[in-house]
Amino acid sequence: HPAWLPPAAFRAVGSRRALVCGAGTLVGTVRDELAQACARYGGTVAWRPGPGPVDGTGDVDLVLALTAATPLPAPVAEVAAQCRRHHGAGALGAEGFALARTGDVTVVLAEEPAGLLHGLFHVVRLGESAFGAARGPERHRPAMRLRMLDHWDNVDVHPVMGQVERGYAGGSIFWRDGSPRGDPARVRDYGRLLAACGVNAVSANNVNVHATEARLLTDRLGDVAAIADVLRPYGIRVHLSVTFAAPVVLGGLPTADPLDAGVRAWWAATTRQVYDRIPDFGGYVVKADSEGQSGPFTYGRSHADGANLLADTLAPFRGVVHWRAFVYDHRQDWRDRSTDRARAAFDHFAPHDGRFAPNVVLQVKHGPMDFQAREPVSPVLAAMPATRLAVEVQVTQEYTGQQRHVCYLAPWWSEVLRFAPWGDHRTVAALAAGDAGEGGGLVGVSNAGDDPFWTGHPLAQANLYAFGRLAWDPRLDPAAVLDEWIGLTFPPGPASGHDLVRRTLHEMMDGSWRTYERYTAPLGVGFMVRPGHHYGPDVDGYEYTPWGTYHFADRDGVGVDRTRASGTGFTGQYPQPWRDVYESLDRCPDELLLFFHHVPYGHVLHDGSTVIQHIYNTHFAGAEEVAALRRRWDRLDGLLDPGLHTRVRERLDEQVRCAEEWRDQVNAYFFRKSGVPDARGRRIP
Ligand code: BDP
Repeated sequence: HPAWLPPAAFRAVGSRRALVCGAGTLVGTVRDELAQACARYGGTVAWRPGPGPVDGTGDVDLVLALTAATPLPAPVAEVAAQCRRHHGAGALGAEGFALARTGDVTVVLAEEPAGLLHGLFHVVRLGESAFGAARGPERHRPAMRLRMLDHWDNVDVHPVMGQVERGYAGGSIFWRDGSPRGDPARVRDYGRLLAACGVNAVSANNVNVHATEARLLTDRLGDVAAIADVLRPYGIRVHLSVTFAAPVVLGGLPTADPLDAGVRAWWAATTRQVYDRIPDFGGYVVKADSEGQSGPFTYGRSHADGANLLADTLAPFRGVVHWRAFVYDHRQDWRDRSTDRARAAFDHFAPHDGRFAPNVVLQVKHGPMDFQAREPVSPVLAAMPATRLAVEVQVTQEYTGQQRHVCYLAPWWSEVLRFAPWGDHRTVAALAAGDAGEGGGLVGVSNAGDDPFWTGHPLAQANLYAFGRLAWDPRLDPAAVLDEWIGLTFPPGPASGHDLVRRTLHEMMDGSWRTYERYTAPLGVGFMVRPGHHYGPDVDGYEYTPWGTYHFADRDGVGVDRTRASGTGFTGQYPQPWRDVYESLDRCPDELLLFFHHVPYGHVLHDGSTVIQHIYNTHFAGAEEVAALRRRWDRLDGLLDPGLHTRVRERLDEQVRCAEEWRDQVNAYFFRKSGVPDARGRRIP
């Protein structure tokens, strides 16, 4: 399934007379993309790989050129001169491009081949409007240099987690039953989709590294190189999740102590071999001392010691180590409120700010807990000014409906990226971007698999697309990104009903994350999911287990007291103004009330309703909104590919069922605990 690159998305470029100037693998990709589109839509494409005579450009209407491809055709030279005047030389960077429409020619100019490829896909996105009125030159550059998807794919089928941990889209694109899947065409198509939304890096295996996955670093490196070869023409680098215990489990050493000379030598030699085989290898991803993975704590060393060991071996090759900050004790004592999982990442990492090597990227989950539908922004992001930080989001919908529910997540990510930890102009997006784009960037846990629609739920493709687009430009409006995705994925056809498709998808998806939030765990308290697989409601599922995910509901009230005054003190990890805002029962935003405070059921929210009545209202409303989604989808019957329509309809049936289950369980639970009836007398089972 071509997702957001169906042939018809190329109609505008494919009907043009195009000229491509420049050489290199990615320029070849640009040319091939155009050639394919032109073959379908009647255009032509000429290629001038090196310096050579410039024929008049009177007979072309689209030029894509590298600045180095001199002499440049006249309109391109003009755009180049304008860019230099406005922005100076080197202004487009490794992946940026300039776009202009001068006279009758649309010009894309880039300093590096990757920029040309991104420019081509931008023109595809614009469609006919790229060939209309005069424009530009506009300069387009990614806000973040690292825009990476982590695959939680296992090489071996894991007895509990299956082929893809938290995967809801079938099997892995890369692996099957312990071996490479052997489907390079599929991997190539995936790379193409990713490049078209701006992603430039992929980590090819699970962060939980089991025995077989560990060997990808050494004797099975060839499997990784094969993936890198297929993704390279789309400008996507491959990274690898490694186990910190590798020197022991692969190298046969007695220790993996990061300060041990033998260990350091082993990593240096191993990394050198990786680069011998994959010269543009991106680097390592590490989950250490977390949920059973080994790490530097075993040897009494810090996470800075551990991360820097790997960073040193990667530095000569300009590789990076993505070191995850998701470190906490998953064997907590649930009776002891002084331990608080939300505190863990800050407590572990903030004291080490400034101690990480420049090529360490500390990869921080966006919230302090674990990818819930609502959490505050992680305070770690504001606590480490001297560390390169990446923000990690979960594109795979583990806690947001598992790709059975419609839940467009870009509005949620956008809220996180726009959050201002100090209440001023500095946003989370700016922290991840760093100065001049040198920050750690945005990382997403991929939601794609070998499913014919790539993502299980066909509408979940929009999350993958939006992830890439927001990493490229976090200021984009999520509704506008959705609109792009709709336009590309369901391009207007001759007899299309396209307006109805567009309108209906917006009605269904724009607010779907908030709908999901309404019928699941209330007011930011999180979890309440079935243990293990995390799908569907189980209010007390994790309440008396050691995972640290509690709501503390009793007959009088609900919520986690994370204040300094009487609770875990977590609010103290925030800078002002949030430290005081979250601490204050009056000022704490309603949507996070139960994350920060334990309150009686009669506590009155800013909107005037009590907590208990809010729980009832939102759960009835959420389930009703899902029923409306289901009805809206029926309007599109006959307008879309029948297989896709049916797939979404089946998933909507399940979402209706599951939302009602959530509504009934949550409402019944709190009615029984509190004894307070619904003021509107609705049926609570
Ligand atoms: C949790 C998932 C678990 C992952 C973990 C992680 O349930 O499968 O291994 O995150 O991020 O949300 O490492």
